[in-house]
Parts: sequence; structure tokens; C-alpha cells
Amino acid sequence: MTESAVSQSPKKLSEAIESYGLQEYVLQLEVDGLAVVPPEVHGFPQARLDEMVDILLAEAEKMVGCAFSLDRGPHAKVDFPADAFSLSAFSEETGELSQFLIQRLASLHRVFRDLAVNPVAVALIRHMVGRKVTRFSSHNSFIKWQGDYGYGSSLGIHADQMAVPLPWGHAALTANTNWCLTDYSLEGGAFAYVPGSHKFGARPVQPKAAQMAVPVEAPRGSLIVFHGATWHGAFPRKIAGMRISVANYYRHLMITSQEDIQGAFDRSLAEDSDNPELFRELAGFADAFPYNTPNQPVPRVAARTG
Ligand SMILES: O=C(O)CCC(=O)C(=O)O
Ligand SMILES: [Fe+2]
Repeated sequence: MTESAVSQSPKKLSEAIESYGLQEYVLQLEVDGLAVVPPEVHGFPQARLDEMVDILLAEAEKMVGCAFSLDRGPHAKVDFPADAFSLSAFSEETGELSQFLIQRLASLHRVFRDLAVNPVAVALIRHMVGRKVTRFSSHNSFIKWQGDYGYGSSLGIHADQMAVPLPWGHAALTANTNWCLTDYSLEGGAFAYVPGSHKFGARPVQPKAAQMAVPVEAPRGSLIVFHGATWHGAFPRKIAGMRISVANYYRHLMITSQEDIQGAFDRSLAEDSDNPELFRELAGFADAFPYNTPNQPVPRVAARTG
């Protein structure tokens, strides 16, 4: 790793925070470990978020085998594989699952690549992780419908950077965005989180974590940004219809990514985005690690003189 690859540029970072008027969200992230950014601040058009809903509903139908609609959810009864993993696996409880993920969104359609480089989202994430060291981890959609169980009584509370050994520091090792493509309400299965928990420097402890969790109620089009140490999960969706989000998850470059974007993503797609240069950087295409051929200079015998 070269010195320049890890050096920070706080000046440019604070310029980004200032030029987009993000000071109040930075403060919220410091205090609560989470901030909700309204559409007029992040600037990603509602029409393009609605386009995502159409793409995701069509993709859900392809994957599951029945139609999905916002007011009804799946139009047929669906079964999960017996060993299906869900966040409720953090507890011993079992129940009927009512969500799945659509993964690798940046390969699916340009609109998801544009969302991943939204300058406001990236500025806030870089504020927590570091400007030059922020990379993509994964781009997934949470497709959720009515179901009393949800993640069970634990609310699936976890911290995204939980696999990293303690102690954690102030800087986020990972940081996340959840774009609300539909309204978030308590009854509708809102995101759940524990304000200030990013400062606990600890993994969630139950049942305290679920008792302390509050819903993030926000209209569709809102952007939820949160620190990798923030305790969070979701409430069950008690009402008919669907809750859809896009989770664009970011990481420090020394943390492994969820999706193998460096190795298995069609790099030409980066050029078909709002900001190819930023997409390439966040995708880590030019990073020194991981290497798959030796990358260090090797000395050779010097030319012999006489
Ligand atoms: O909305 C949810 O169900 C949880 C989202 C989540 O845990 C995440 O995006 O990391
Ligand atoms: Fe999470």
C-alpha cells in the first residue's frame, strides 16, 4: 500500500459536506449514528426511484415465480428453502419469513449504478469511513411484505460491522445507506435502530437492544444513512402491501466486501453511470489488494562491467 493511497483529504471532504449543505446530517450521524436525508437534499429524482420499484417488482416475479405488487405483495403463497438464512438467525426463534433480497443491483440496471454514486450519500459515507478509503461492499434490495413475524422479537438487531473484532474506534469500518422506495412507518415494517449505539463500541445485547430500538418513520424517497457500529434491524410489517428499500453498503478498503465487485463485476458497466470516475474508485478497480499476480518489483542482476 502506498502512502498516497491511504492519505486523507479532510479539506475536500468538508467542502463536499458544505457545498451540499449536509452539516446537520453530519451532526446527527455523530450524535445518533443515523441520519435521514430528505429528497430535496439528496436530489435523486423520485421518478427514478419509482423506476427502480418497477424493475425490482419485475425481478421479484422472475426470481420467485409469481407476480408482486406494492399493495398486495406476492400474489401467491411462497415457500423458502428449509435452511434459509435471515437476520432472525441471530436469535433462536423461528417464524414465517416475509422478505428476501435482490442482490448485485449494480449489474442489473444503470439506475442502481447512478444511485450508488449519489454525491450526497457518498459524501456522508465518506465522512464516516474516510474520503479516499471508502469502497462499495454490496448493492441489495430488501423486498418485504406483510408478516407478523418479521425478524422475530429480536427485531433482527445487529451492527453491520459486527464481524470485525472489538474494540472498534470512532471511524466507521463499514457504513450503510437504505433508500426508502416506499413509505416507512412502524406498522409498515420500518427500519429499527438504537440512537447513539454506534458509541457503545459493542455488539447488540438482547433483549435490551430490541427494547431500546425506535422506528425510523420516513416518507418514500428518503435516504437513511448509518454508521457500521449502529445497532439496527426492522419492525415486522403488520399491514398489507410491500416495503422496498435499496441498501447501498460501503466499507473501508481494508475490510472485505460482501459482493466481489473488484473481481466479478463487468467493469465496462462503470462507464455507463452518472460518474464513471467515482464508480471506478468506489469499486476499487485500481486497488493494490487483493492481488492475483505478484505485484512487487523484483531486482535483477546488474549488467556486469568488465
Ligand atoms: O430493513 C431491514 O430489514 C434491515 C436493513 C439492514 O439491516 C441493512 O441494510 O443493513
Ligand atoms: Fe444491517
